[in-house]
Amino acid sequence: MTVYFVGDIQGCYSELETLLGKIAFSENNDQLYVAGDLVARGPDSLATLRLIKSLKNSAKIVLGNHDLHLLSVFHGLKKVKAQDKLSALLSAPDAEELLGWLISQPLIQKLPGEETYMSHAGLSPEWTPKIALEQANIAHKNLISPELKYWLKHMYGAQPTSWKNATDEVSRFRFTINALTRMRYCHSDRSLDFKCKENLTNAPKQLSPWFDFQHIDDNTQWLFGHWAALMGQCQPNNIYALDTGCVWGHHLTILRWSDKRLFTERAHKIQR
Ligand SMILES: [Mn+2]
Repeated sequence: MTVYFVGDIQGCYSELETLLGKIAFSENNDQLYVAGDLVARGPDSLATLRLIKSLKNSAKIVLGNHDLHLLSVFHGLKKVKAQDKLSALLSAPDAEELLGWLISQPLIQKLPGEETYMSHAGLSPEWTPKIALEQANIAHKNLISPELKYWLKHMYGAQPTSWKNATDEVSRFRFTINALTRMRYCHSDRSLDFKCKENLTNAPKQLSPWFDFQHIDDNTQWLFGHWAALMGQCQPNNIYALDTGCVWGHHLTILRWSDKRLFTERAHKIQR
């Protein structure tokens, strides 16, 4: 079995299909870990969801902020963002089935038998992997419960930015969603910033990327997407950035885990 990781697909179905062909992906023998944000601004979110869902157990997905927003739209809590191309998906005959499958996906995936984890945005500097997994499991249980709409409604907002201020169930849920799906930069007190999306050169001096604060040990690996401006570059070397901005005209990246080889597909010239 070969394990692969893919960064943010964002509806870039054509590039994904080409890349799976390049690596001769076999749904019987291989596994594809998908770093979240399967949908939104790319040309074909519907085909992307259908393809990943069809891979069944050979696809291991985490939810991203765009996936969660789509679920809020589907449940009537939010409007589609102007730039998102989601109308074909939302009006598809299998929309309910696809989005029921999507909501049942976790916020963190851990590779069996090794200390390797994946979430959409990363690991809060205030958390160990153990705390992150515990909180991700609690949030996941809320999202698959009959109170799904209550939790989606309370998911929005930037507070608390610090785990130590997450003192009740709702604020712990919101912090968990924000840390695992929206985080990029942190302040010097390790609290989360949600405004800056710049690359490391252009960021304000008072902000540092979350992984600058992380002290996971050398035997632990963390993989994440969400941050296209990094273009796959980050330190330290047991942290892996997977989003290489295919939807922004750059490329889609698949990482083969056994030898860390990267496979890339340049964004296809499709009307976006
Ligand atoms: Mn994202």
